[in-house]
Amino acid sequence: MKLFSYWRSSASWRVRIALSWKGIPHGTVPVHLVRDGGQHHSESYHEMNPQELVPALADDDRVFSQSLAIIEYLEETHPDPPLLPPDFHGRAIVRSMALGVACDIHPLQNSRVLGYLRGPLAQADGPVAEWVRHWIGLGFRSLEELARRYGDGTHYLYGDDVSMADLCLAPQMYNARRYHLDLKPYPALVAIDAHLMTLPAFATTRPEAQPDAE
Ligand SMILES: N[C@@H](CCC(=O)N[C@@H](CS)C(=O)NCC(=O)O)C(=O)O
Repeated sequence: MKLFSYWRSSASWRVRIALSWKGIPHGTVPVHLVRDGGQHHSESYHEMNPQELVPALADDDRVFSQSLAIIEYLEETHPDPPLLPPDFHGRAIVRSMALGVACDIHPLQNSRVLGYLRGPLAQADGPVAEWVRHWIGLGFRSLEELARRYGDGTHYLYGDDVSMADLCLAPQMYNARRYHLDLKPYPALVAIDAHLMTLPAFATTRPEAQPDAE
């Protein structure tokens, strides 16, 4: 397997954690999102992934995009250790937490979205950062409540083991800190993130530990 990844990409980090958690051997190909006008817009990358976003995963002569689809693929092909609970109710809740981050928070702070705010919409860095904090905060409010409802509020978002939801939380917390979001209103998320970062699958895959980190 080959993962196309950018060190600071939170969607790539989700997949890096999944590969590490499951102990799946793979190579990593760095795709620089800024250099050369964005290597994800190159002809060769477009050919592989017409969505022109990272991550992408190549396996068995096929290329998959979208981090959660990739993680579901890894879950099906390498079920142990699992990233989804054994019961269908639990799986639906974990997926809804993961999607809450991946669909409702993260896309609003993606670099192409912020680039559009800064460029065509002529917004300054201050309002753009405020935009990011607003949307992360809104998403975190509900995630904090769900974390208390479905987990112990200190170790994992759901139940008593790592799940796909946690793979989305840690990178999102990293982004929240990058944009100086006040995390005091989210003590459960802070505690869970601190615990997750003690686990090798999370710590060794963090942005700064990547070979392409700047
Ligand atoms: N929904 C996609 C999001 C992928 C995504 O937005 N990736 C970002 C990096 S985290 C990217 O490639 N951005 C490039 C750009 O905005 O031009 C997923 O989960 O894989």
